[in-house]
Amino acid sequence: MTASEHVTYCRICEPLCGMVATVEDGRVTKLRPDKDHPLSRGFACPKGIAMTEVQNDPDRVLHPQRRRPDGGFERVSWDAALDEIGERLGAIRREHGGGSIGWYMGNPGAFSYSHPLWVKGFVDALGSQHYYTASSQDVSNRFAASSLLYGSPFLLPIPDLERTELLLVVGANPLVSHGSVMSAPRIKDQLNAITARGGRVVVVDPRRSETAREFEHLPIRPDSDAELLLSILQVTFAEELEDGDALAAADGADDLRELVAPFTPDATAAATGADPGTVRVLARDIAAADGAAIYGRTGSCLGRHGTVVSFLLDALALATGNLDRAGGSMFGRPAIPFERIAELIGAGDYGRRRSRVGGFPEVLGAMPASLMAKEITTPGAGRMRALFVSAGNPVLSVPNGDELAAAMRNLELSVSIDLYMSETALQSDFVLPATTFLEREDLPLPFLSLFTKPFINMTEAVVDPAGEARQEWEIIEAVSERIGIVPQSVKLARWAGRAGIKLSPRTLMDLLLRVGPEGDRFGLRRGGLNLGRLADAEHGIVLADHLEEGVLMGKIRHTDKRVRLCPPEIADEIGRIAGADAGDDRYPLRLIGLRELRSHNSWMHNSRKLMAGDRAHRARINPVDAEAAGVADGDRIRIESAHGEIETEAKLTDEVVAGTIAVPHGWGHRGGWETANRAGGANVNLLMSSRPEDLERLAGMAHLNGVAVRIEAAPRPVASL
Ligand SMILES: Nc1nc2c(c(=O)[nH]1)N[C@H]1C(S)=C(S)[C@@H](COP(=O)(O)OP(=O)(O)OC[C@H]3O[C@@H](n4cnc5c(=O)[nH]c(N)nc54)[C@H](O)[C@@H]3O)O[C@H]1N2
Ligand SMILES: Nc1nc2c(c(=O)[nH]1)N[C@H]1C(S)=C(S)[C@@H](COP(=O)(O)OP(=O)(O)OC[C@H]3O[C@@H](n4cnc5c(=O)[nH]c(N)nc54)[C@H](O)[C@@H]3O)O[C@H]1N2
Ligand code: SF4
Ligand SMILES: [Mo]
Repeated sequence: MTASEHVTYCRICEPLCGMVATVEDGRVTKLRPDKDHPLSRGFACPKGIAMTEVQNDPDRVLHPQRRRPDGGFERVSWDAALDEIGERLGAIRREHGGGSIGWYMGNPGAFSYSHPLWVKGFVDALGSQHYYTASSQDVSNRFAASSLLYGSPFLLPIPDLERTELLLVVGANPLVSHGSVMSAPRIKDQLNAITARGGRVVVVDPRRSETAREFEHLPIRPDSDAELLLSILQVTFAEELEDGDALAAADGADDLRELVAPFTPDATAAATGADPGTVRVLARDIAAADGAAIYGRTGSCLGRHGTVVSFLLDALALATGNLDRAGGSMFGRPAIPFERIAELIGAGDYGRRRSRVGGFPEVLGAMPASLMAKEITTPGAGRMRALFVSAGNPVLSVPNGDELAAAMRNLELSVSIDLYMSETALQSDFVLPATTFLEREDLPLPFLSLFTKPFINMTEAVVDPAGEARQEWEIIEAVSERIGIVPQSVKLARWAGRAGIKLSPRTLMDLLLRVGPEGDRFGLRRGGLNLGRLADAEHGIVLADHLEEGVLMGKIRHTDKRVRLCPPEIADEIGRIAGADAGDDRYPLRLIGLRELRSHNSWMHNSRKLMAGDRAHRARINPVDAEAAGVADGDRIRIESAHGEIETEAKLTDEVVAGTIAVPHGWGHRGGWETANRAGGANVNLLMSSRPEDLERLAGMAHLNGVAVRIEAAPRPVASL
């Protein structure tokens, strides 16, 4: 037996922890944390370690599968699959145009350097606007807010963890999620270091989350973060705590001041549930801190006003002199300027095009995934007739997955590219086997600007693809070839492709790295980076001790180089908040989500290690609400919203504030994964609305947090005979 060790990195979530893989006879037999990774320094979480099981999972799809007329699947050769896909796709394109062909790329896609570029290239070459990603359930509002503030969706402030005195966390649970829209390995240590040096971490959350428990908790009613932030800003202005110079350099400060004026802490207390005195003190503390970082994530993104919330986080940072300064909310220092690439390929667009259904603005070139079902079923020009899904499981991750599953069966062609026969793959005509991240070379392209300590690394594939698995970009090339397109977004590259000059992801990255700020400029700059040199530094390269301050001005894309503090879109939305939420007596509770340490969205429930012990899908309910509904701990309950109902198990806990119920997403499996199917539970997104009028207006975000529901004891299931 030959065993070897390979340094690589985990690509399940955003810290991208360093890993060492043991390979025996061509198989990964073990993953352990890399002690020599300069940032993660020997840390990895249980999911990262459990990736060995996913890698070797007997339930993995390792060969192309084609749906049989009876609904089952049969193994076919790659050539047979690609030829048939090509033929059917070609026919659809001829009859209905390239604009009838769509693609949904899920979350793991963002962790590959090649996959997103080739998907975007494919839809652009077809001239289709049916491009969807997991972002409209996750982070589109952040990009939209940055577009409005800075004229660029990619200017994403990240907290300067190492120097901040006060970190305000609004709707994130980094002790479990390990941080998002920031790449910061060992996040728990980093947060503890803040308090160890006398600073504070304040966590705004309707649930006493793992992070809230460890630090200071400010409980809040679900989906009232906009009101809370408006009040903090109101106090900042009313008590003249603001940074006058910072505001003078921006555009619209006076309008913002006027806009927030009615939102006194007393006026918003009913909505937020926060004590007005506490809000005032918090505003003063933020203004007084020598470096306060204002950070928000999915908890505050997935309500009805996500774009406003993201906008206000930055507006507050700016108004208190904490934007683009040490210890505050800062901007990244990527060795490959992703934003330039994205602009080049038209992924930097906000609102240039509107969705056919609902008229929502595109964000990073993508439309709201919640609308996919209606884009398939709504007749008319541009109707979606073919759909590719790669690294995504929208049947579980978007609102009303049953509607999507049913709509998918109306497609003329559907193809899933996945590791598993997921709930979404099961609805497809073809399922094509993808490589895991251990089977591909990579570098963390979109995360380079999110490292709180500037960093870059790359990895080679650790093992050859299992079975017949292929990388997504290779599959896209093969499909494209059959329908005679070149899957590139840039016209020049398409033209070159037609002349036979094909660009591989590796060549492209080498090129971008070499012309980037750290690059070797093809030998003109000694000691500069190229892909080879990066590969030699197997644990990665720390590019600087800290992020740089005062960089924003140079990056703003508005022509006047000023931050816009009162764009009309935001003023409009804030106007709508003022009169919002009459409530509905039939649905007295507010449902929110949560993440668990040993789940990862919908795709790690097949690991026996992660599912060991007392794991089950459970709704966290405050004892007061449980009693009112006649529900005891461990009971089965029915949760009902205006849009659907599910059944799951109740867990009574006062960690959720009364009136709130917290239910994890990504459960309720019925795919080709045995362990996951056995885990039971329900798909919480069956309670969510996919109606255009229920989506957040500025970014088309799904409304997944703060959804009105009611609960009741479910009748016991009848024992099967
Ligand atoms: N273990 C694990 N880690 C993950 C993932 C996973 O599934 N499992 N998923 C990864 C992905 S894709 C992402 S995007 C990131 C997300 O990273 P985070 O945003 O940190 O995700 P969560 O852990 O869900 O934390 C959200 C918090 O918001 C709170 N919350 C809910 N509603 C509201 C509200 O209305 N207002 C406020 N203020 N808070 C609210 C919830 O109680 C919860 O504590 O995590 C990543 N990391
Ligand atoms: N109610 C509620 N719903 C939510 C959320 C919430 O907080 N609450 N969070 C949302 C968020 S933040 C996100 S990011 C989305 C996630 O939504 P999706 O991205 O649609 O779904 P995932 O569950 O991440 O499924 C990923 C799929 O990719 C496959 N996969 C894993 N690695 C690879 C790979 O390298 N290549 C390929 N081709 N396939 C791979 C997995 O087997 C799995 O089937 O869910 C969203 N849904
Ligand atoms: S926190 Fe866990 S899952 Fe995320 S990158 Fe690190 S090891 Fe992987
Ligand atoms: Mo996400």
